[in-house]
Amino acid sequence: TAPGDNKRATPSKVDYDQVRKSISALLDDNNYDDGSYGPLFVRLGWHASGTYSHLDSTGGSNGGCMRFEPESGWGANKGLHLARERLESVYRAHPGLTYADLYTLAAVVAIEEMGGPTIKWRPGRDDHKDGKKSPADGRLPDAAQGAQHIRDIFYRMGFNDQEIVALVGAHSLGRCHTDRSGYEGPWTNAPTTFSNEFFRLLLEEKWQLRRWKGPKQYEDVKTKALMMLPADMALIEDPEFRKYVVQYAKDGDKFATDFAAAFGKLLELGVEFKTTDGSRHGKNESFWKRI
Ligand code: DDH
Repeated sequence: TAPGDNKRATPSKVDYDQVRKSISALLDDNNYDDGSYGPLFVRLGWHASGTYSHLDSTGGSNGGCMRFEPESGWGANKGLHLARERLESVYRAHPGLTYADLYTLAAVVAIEEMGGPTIKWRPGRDDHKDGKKSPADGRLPDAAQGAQHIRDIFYRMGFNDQEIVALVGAHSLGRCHTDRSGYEGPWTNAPTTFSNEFFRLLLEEKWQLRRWKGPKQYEDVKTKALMMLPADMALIEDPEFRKYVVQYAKDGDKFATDFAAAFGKLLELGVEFKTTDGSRHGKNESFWKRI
């Protein structure tokens, strides 16, 4: 069963700088993957948020519902219990902190600690008591599909083509696991360092279908040590997406800036932030003046 809700202090009492430090302290572990939970924390924040639909305003990171069935059991979320379990001590140590804020802040801290850009983040997500408000399964992208599917998924969240390409640049981080998605291997040679290497490799390496028993994926011809998903290859096959891949491969700073903006937006989809007088507002308002 998911951890219950303790009596929580008010969010304003939480020291988020301390929360950030607690998260940072959990990133490194030489016995896990490439030595860091960072990429898994990024995937946690992304999957917590990427369920949003602007058509009916359902889904998104508010509620912290991934800790409950049905979301915890979705195929797309396989392996993310490891991130949630690792972060449990941070939740316990900071009364008033919500899981929903924690899952998103963990992604932000991970990106920053792995050499990525500063990402705007603010607290204010509530925790739901159960998973009843989770949308139906199927809102996260399917790696076997192409450009049309990617657009369907991300336009539903409210992103445009440039933001989509920037976001998928997160695949400079981490790797695929056969016991989670079925795919295998890292995208880059430095999977715990934020960079534009994903885009450079897409354009500069020759990619061929890997011959193996697993799902259809690509390997680099030269070393066969790196991988691309069919959905990654769609970014160079589709001319509109490709424009941005070329731009980000050339200009790592532009990528970092655009990624930070899109990722910050992703983490706020569907979240209404409380104002100091108890009324509610969405984004674009005066929060940044009062923090
Ligand atoms: Fe991803 N991703 N992702 N991804 N993702 C996987 C791992 C990681 C897709 C499929 C997969 C984004 C977009 C897409 C990260 C971040 C982001 C895995 C492997 C698959 C499969 C999971 C496993 O086996 O462990 C697809 C399809 C898309 C798409 O857009 C079409 C986005 C937008 C992000 C983001 O963060 C903004 C990260 C990080 C990982 C590495 C996790 C790890 O454990 O390492």
